Amino acid sequence: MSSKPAEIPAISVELSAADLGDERLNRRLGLLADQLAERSGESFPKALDDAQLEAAYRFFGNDRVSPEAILAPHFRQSARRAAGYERVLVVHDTTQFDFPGNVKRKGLGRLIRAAAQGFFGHFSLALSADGARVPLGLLALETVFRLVKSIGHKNWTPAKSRGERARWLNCIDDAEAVLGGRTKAIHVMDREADSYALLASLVEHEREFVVRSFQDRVLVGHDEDRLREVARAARPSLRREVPLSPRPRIPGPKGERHPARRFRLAKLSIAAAAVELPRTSGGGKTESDTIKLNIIHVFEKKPPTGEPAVEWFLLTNLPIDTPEAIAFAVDCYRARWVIEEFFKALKTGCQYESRQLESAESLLNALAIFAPIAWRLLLLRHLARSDAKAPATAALTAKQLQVLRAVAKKPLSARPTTRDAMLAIAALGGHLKSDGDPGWLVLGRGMHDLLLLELGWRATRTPGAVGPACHARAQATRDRHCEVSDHRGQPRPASRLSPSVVLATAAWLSREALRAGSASTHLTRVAWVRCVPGALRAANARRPEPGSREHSRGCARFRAGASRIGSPS
Ligand SMILES: [Mn+2]
Repeated sequence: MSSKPAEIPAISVELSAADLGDERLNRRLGLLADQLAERSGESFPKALDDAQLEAAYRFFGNDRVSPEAILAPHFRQSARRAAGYERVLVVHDTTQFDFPGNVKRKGLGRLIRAAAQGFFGHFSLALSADGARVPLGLLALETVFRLVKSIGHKNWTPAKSRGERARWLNCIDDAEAVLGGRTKAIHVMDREADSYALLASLVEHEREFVVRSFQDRVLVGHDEDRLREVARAARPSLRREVPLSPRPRIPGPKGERHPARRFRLAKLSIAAAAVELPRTSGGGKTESDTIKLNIIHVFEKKPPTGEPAVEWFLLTNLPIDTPEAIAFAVDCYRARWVIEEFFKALKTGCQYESRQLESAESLLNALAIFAPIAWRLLLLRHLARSDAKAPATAALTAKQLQVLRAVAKKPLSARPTTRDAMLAIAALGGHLKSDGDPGWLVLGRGMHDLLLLELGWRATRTPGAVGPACHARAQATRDRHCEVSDHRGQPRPASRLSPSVVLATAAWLSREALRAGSASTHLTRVAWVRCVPGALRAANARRPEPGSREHSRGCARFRAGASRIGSPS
């Protein structure tokens, strides 16, 4: 299968074909998109100067600006990138955007939590199907606003869902339309998409799919056995060891479906069988009476004590005639986690839910810009992760690298890689090589030290003024605040956080963002260094109050840093 070298376009280039019906608006879009991409994690007032800020608010609120017009060129570019591959995965999923605060914003709808306001975004993300899972971009987006009285969970029926379910098929159609038959798509969806109407439509249009099964369905040709029994009775045709990422405890019904777990290598058995499903009452009248497809049963025979066993049932029309074919279908489904990472890039990396915009229209226009920015973050991280040999300059500034070289416990090579730099930073934080790969804490500590040492280095540029230079910096930056979210995702003013907490929070957030599906932990750490520059900047900007214990400790560190480095030329 072909694989094209990944390109990272500037967002203004990605969106350059957008037509908002006015040349000045088109130009404004490009400028604004690049400004926001550059500082995606910061609030509008911090990312933009006063004139830019006013222009941005005017742009988002402009009647001629629409999310469809902004996104159309991105969808086309994604399809163009996809055309470089024989087959792509199109992962579809929905996320909830919750805009906190007491101010009622115009046009927002209800969410799962009663008091919340916001909307749902349903996205279709293209990935290469060659195993590398290169994020190729979005192909479709549909938003859902629940504007009328909520349907109680108990009273919910497909008929009462007000057509929300249609988003799955709408976006499949949109994605296929923009792909234009130039590349074959395999649609990947979670349990929410398990409906007869959807499966029948996919089968009828000969569209390939892997959907996680939700309902234990009745089968044609089986009087008593349902889908799961038949799948469980199939003989396993392959076994595989799969790393399972750790998962924190999630409160509520979602947490019951996804219990907390520790990292483990699970030994999975995989079996497959052909089945025929009869039309269910929920299925529309237009679909055929039965559909033929395959069920794949993925299960863990012997989970560790206390851990629930892994068990998935996957519905697919991909072939299951060889162990390789079955493994391919399972891998298609395993790629689904990438869209969860995309949601995190949008929410954590772009702080989309913290955006202070007053109306649904403005928020949707902002979403149309941040969605491609979030895809770009995903792509950047993908490259950092897939290329451990990337030069360290990709992760650190030249100055930081110079400081690191001066203080590294072991000499750095002439052209260090991101991994070399990471190990040197971890060593600063007290990591011993015999301990294996460094953990988050030790790496966070090392990065903290490196930033302080960098300040010390700068201080020595003003001869004899280490102390005053530190004070001056503390004064100048004291009133700046940075945005950090706590463990519930609520923004926290940094005035209430020490720099080390800012860093630890950044590390925690990015670890969360990088957690799922990562087999190679050291590479995710490299990605951390590379992909949260906003958080690092924030940590840099915030220094302790002069006179505080933290500050005097910091100053001792500055001086130590300065003396260790000496007087750089
Ligand atoms: Mn979902």
